[in-house]
Amino acid sequence: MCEKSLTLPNKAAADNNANGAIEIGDVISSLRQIVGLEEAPYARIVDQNGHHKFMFDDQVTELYAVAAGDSDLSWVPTEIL
Ligand SMILES: [Ca+2]
Repeated sequence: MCEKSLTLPNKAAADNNANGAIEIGDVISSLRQIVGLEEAPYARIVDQNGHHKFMFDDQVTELYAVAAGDSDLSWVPTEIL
């Protein structure tokens, strides 16, 4: 059996409703977005620990733009590149 785990930015993206946990509701929400039953939430900025709430201080070393539900981080934010 092959077990994979998500990195912190991947987890932040998979946490569709940004409540700090990846639950079945996040998966259902992603599926509803895929079939057009629900609008996708706005992309968000997360720090290297996957937190979407953080202070801009010297502890922040990396920031990621993630799209909710994009747990494989395949979304490319072309408008800010
Ligand atoms: Ca969640």
